[in-house]
Amino acid sequence: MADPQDGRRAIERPGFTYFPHFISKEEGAELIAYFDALLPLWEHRHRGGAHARSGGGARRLTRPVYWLGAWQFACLGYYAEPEHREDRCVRAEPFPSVMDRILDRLREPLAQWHGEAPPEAPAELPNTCLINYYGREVGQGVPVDFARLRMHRDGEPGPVIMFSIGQPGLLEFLDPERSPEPELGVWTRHRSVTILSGPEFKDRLYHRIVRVRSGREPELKSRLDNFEVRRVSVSFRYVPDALISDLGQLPEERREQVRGYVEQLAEESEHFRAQLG
Ligand SMILES: O=C(O)CCC(=O)C(=O)O
Repeated sequence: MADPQDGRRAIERPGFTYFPHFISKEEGAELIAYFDALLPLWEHRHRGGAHARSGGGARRLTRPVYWLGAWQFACLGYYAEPEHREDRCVRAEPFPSVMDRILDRLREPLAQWHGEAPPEAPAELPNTCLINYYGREVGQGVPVDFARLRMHRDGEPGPVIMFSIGQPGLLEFLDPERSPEPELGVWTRHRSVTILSGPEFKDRLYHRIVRVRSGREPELKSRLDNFEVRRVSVSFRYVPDALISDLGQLPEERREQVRGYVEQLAEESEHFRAQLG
């Protein structure tokens, strides 16, 4: 692959848009204060419930996360069109106003995409997002760097919008059936916004974060013990409202799989306390 793009300039291709500095300095500071105050979860892929706190032997995600709008617990399997849609999105807290304000300015670029919208695509802006905390675990022997995200595609319909806050993260796109070499790499920088849409960037290419640079500014804090954060990304998606369930609406087995996580969230969150009730 050619060298990755350094992320200082805008990139516009069919299905891929990158806007450096789309988020203002003030909005960036507001987002940082919001991320600092959240307590993200280290989820495990295969088992929740009582095992969630201790680890229980299941594989932990590569980074702690927090979902807004609808929480997709890894152990339930993520939402993916067309067949994995039911009983996997648990109603979560709304977006903070700073996110709504930034998303509102993206209406125009998103409207272009709607020209080719499939029938089930979002009519408006996304209604859920995943907040990813990238950093390293310290204080337990040799520090372990978790500043990466495995190759994947997002299965929700419509565009995915990503905010990048903190140190630059190298976002790569590849089609492993064609080549192990990435077809595009971009250093997503502090306050940038990236939009993926359409058959090329949503359906054919996988994406991943391979590394995150180190640096002091801006300073990000973590409420997790022994975890130093240096980048936070937010990926916004749309899931049909009818498929977002309250905890009590999930089938019993699935509810029990995630109960341990919801109890953890409820220690901090009024919303999740109500979900348990
Ligand atoms: O951290 C990033 O910029 C990418 C996030 C991502 O791919 C995801 O949340 O699905």
